[in-house]
Order: sequence, then structure tokens, then C-alpha cells
Amino acid sequence: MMDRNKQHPPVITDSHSDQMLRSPHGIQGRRHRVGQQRGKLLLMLFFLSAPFGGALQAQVYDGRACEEGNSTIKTLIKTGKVEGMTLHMGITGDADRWATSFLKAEGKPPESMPDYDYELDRDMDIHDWTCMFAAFRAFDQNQETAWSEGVKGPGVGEVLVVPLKSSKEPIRIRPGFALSDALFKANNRPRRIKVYALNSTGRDTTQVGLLFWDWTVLTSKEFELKDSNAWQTIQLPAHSPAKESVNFIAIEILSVYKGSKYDDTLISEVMN
Ligand SMILES: [Ca+2]
Repeated sequence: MMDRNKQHPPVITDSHSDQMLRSPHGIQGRRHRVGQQRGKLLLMLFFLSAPFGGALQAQVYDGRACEEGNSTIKTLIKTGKVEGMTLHMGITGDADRWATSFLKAEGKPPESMPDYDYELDRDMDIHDWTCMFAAFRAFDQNQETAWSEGVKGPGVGEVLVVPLKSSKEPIRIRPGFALSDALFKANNRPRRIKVYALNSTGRDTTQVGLLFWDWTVLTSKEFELKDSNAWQTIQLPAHSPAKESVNFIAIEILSVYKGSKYDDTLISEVMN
């Protein structure tokens, strides 16, 4: 367990954070499987401010540890409809519930993760550690962090849910582990994917985030991605969500380009 009374590092200024980004963090465990992610692991302000326009106010949170994926998403894309399945988006939100699985950190957590979220909260280390490859890493507006499926094998059939700004604009996707070309090649990249436009009719705003529930599939389409460490653009058929302000897609992995070292499939960023 983390020592919640530990001495906190000094406030990281911009110049210091740049230095820390270039330094080893002593993070062990499964990090080595996908290489060292540099420190911009948790920019929850970005998470909150986009794509929702910064409607939520930052408060002091402990951060919830990521524990398990959300298998109900598979029911949704299979049957086209799921009642309930409340997903929470916010600082203590369901960072691990927006995908059917995620790669869990293994080994001993570090004494302290870099507090890039310092101004928000001084003690989200357990969140930072356990959520290292959780779903929201694919929509944190940082292409150096990534969601990784967490099942045995390449993760065919695993699904990631992503919020988008628009149902009409093309979708930009950065497949694989974009942090470096070496890591991109070492790990699996999605090849064929099936993308589902989702609708959530149940919505609420709370002090600690946004809630979404009652889901349907509006349309879907398969795509073949290029094996390139670069942004790619896909476009779904026209569809009409109940509310244009926040939209969702689900991305199902159908096949992969095999990694040279690891059998984990990653997606670094999805947005529009
Ligand atoms: Ca990311």
C-alpha cells in the first residue's frame, strides 16, 4: 500500500517537470513490457477539460485505483443495447471501466509517481500506478500514453469506449504505442477494427464528474488501419445521437499487426 503520509516532492515547475520527464522514475513491474512511458501519465485536468469544455471544477481527490475492466461493453456491441452500465467520467471516475480490459501494473508500486497533477491533488500515486494503461489513456490528449488491452494473447475482441466531441467530424486515431517507433514495433498494433457509434440517453452531472448510462449502438463499420506510427483518420456512416455535445464510440480489435517482443495491443489516442 502507498504511504499516504509520505513527504511530498516540491511543486514541479515547468522547467523542473521537463527535467523529470527525461529522467528515470524508477517505475518497475510491467512498465518494462511496453517500455518507459515518460512522466506525463496523468493530466487529469486535460481529462476533465476536454472534450467537455472544462465544465467541472478541480477539487481534492485521492484518485481511485484501477481494478478491472468492464465486460458489459461486449454485451452492448453484441446486442446493440444495454440498460444501465453507468460510466463515470471524472477525477475519481471509472478510468478502468471504459474498456473491457486493461493491462495491469505488476510488481511493487514506486514510492512516488511524478506529481504532474500536483495542483489537483498531492496523492494520486496509487491511481497513477494502477491506471497506467487504463482506458482513459486513449483519450487524455497525450499521444505518449496509451490504453493496452489486458487479456492473454493479442486482445482480439477487446473493446475500448472513447468520448468524442462530434458525431459528424472524422475520427482521428493513433494506433499502437506511439511513444517511440521502437515501442510501436515491439508491441501489437490494431489492424482491423470495428467501430461502433454509441448513444447514451441517461446522463447526469455530479460534483465529481459526469455520469452516462443506458446505451445503444447507432451504427458500426469495419476499418483496416495502416501499420504506421502516425495519426490516421476514419469516418463512420452518418448517425444521430440524442445529444451532440458528448458522443461515444466503441473500438473493437478484430486483428493486429504482431509486435516483435510483446503480445499486448495498444491504442495511444482517439479524438476528433
Ligand atoms: Ca494517450
